[in-house]
Amino acid sequence: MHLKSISVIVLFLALANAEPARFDNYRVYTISIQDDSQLDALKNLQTGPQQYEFIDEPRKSGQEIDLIVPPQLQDDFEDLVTQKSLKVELSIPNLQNLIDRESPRKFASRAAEDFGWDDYYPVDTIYEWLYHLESLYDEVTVIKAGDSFEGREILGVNINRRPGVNPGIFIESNIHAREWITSASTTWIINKLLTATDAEPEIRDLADNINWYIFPVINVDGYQYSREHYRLWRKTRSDQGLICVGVDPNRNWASFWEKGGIGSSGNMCDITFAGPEVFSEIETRSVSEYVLSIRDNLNIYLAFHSAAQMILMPWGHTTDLIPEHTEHLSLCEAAVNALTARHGTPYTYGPTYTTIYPTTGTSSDWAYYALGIPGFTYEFRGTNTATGERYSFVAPPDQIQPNSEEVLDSLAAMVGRARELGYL
Ligand code: 0X9
Ligand code: ZN
Repeated sequence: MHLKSISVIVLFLALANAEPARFDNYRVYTISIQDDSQLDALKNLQTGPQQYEFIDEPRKSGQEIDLIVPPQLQDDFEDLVTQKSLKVELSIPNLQNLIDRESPRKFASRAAEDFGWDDYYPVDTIYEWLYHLESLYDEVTVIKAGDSFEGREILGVNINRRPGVNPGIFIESNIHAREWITSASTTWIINKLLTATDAEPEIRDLADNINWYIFPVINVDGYQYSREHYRLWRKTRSDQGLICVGVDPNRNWASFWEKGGIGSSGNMCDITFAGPEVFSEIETRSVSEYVLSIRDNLNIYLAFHSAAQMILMPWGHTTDLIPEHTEHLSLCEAAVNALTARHGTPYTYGPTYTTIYPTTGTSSDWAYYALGIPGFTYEFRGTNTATGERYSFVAPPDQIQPNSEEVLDSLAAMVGRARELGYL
């Protein structure tokens, strides 16, 4: 039989199998794209399961991207590196080792009273814990933004100790399925807000004086798929054509939405597919409608991603600066300084287009565009600050706490600066 048909069958069996796909000896390389010929060569790589897989899609020269190389393509990759004089660094020597370290209790589910941060939990366990909080704390209400394509609920919490008085901050997390540290850190932050004592005045202040709307997992279907079948899954789980699944939920919002072009892909199979139309995904549509329904209460919108260690602000689709550039940049600056002060984790910040890469149809740009409020995207740590070990989005659970601590410190600083500037 032809080699290609064999690999298609193997792939089919692998996907039909209940066991999660394995990534033994898959390597992750960080590549600095230096010119257009390198860019074109990378764009032309065949991608997909058992093939090359981009963690970041190559969009422009000057960009740094992570590429996953399966063992059977290692020689092919080395030829490409020589041929194109690619500047590469081996970031992750064996992806499966990281995946094994990530889930010590292997897809644990736990009673809500024992919920913790030394593992990553299924969405149902996270939801039981949210309801548990509602039963414990008067200021907590479980809120629902809608249902997912596969019929799961998209749940969050509203934490408000002074209803009708506090200014509001919206937190959207884990819209990209594989970025698990975002939801784990979000639940850590929820817990810290609720349990902070007088000995932690900055956190107490956040808990007492902000009206929080926090959704730990927006992309519930994708998150579960990433846990149960394919760790690298990023998109939603809607059907696209006959063979492709999912839309990039952070390219699907009504903010300079474009199918293809500089900031997204028009190809259904790509990881940055913008969708057949704007808000084609029930998840982005319902979360955006929910946000609009509470818009009068909202002063700042935050989207939590991993793992580029950045805070990003508008715009993603152009290098033009927003009129409030200086003010919003100073919110980023205050947040990053406080974040780095905690554990030394280096972050960069600035407008999306120039700081990470061009994007269209993202949620935080939409919040700024549609609501007129500051909208930021956090890219959490992808490297262990203490050891320098790189994880990308496959971070061992011991990263959850330090990541959450530095992010919460940054939120306190951002809130402080936002008050000075009159945003809160
Ligand atoms: O590509 C993305 O959607 C984000 N990076 S990630 O590696 N987490 O996928 C960055 C998006 C930043 N763009 C805006 N929020 N405007
Ligand atoms: Zn992301």
